[in-house]
Amino acid sequence: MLKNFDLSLYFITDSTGLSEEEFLSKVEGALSGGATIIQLREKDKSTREYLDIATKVHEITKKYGIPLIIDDRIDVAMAMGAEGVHLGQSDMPISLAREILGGQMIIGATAKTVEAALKAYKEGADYLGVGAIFPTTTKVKTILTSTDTLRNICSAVPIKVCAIGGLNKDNIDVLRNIPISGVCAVSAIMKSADTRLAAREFREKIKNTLGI
Ligand code: TZP
Ligand code: MG
Repeated sequence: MLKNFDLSLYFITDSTGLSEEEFLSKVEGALSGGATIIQLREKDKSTREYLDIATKVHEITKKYGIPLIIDDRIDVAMAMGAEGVHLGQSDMPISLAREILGGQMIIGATAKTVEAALKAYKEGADYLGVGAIFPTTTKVKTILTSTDTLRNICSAVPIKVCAIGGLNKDNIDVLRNIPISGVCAVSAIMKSADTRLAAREFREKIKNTLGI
């Protein structure tokens, strides 16, 4: 099923060290600045806490008409009515998630090889996140993925692909001429004192450099 969502600036959150108020204000800033889709990524919260913050973030995303993707947890996404989930290699298998969630919800998958990309596509993923393109300061278990692999993945699957890992407005030149649908960023936005400005400048740069 073809779903219409815009991955061009895919903002992924990190609430580490922030009060809830600061966090929600940073999220709203990023959305008002031009993030086109958002992933709530919480690794240390209880189910109850995850649900609570997801519901609050959803209030904001609905105002901006931007899809909210929940990292890892299909139960949380279903319970609070998010638009989608993002699943990695140690999360719920894509095929099972698709069975449970049905066709409407967006399912994103992490893929670092062409084989993994093909598998995720065949199992029902709507988009792929590929990386890390550059080393990252965000807490994550990952390995570097070359831009050649990114390009090969784009050619191998008909679904949208976005690049992730250490990307910011000053280094996305390496992605030029690779047919990705978007760029994911945590720290380039989250660590900025003004997330609205950071998202606006990043979005502009993506448009000018990558034409998306
Ligand atoms: N997966 C691969 S790299 C990464 C994830 C979740 C972190 C990206 O964060 P940043 O701060 O944009 O490098
Ligand atoms: Mg995960």
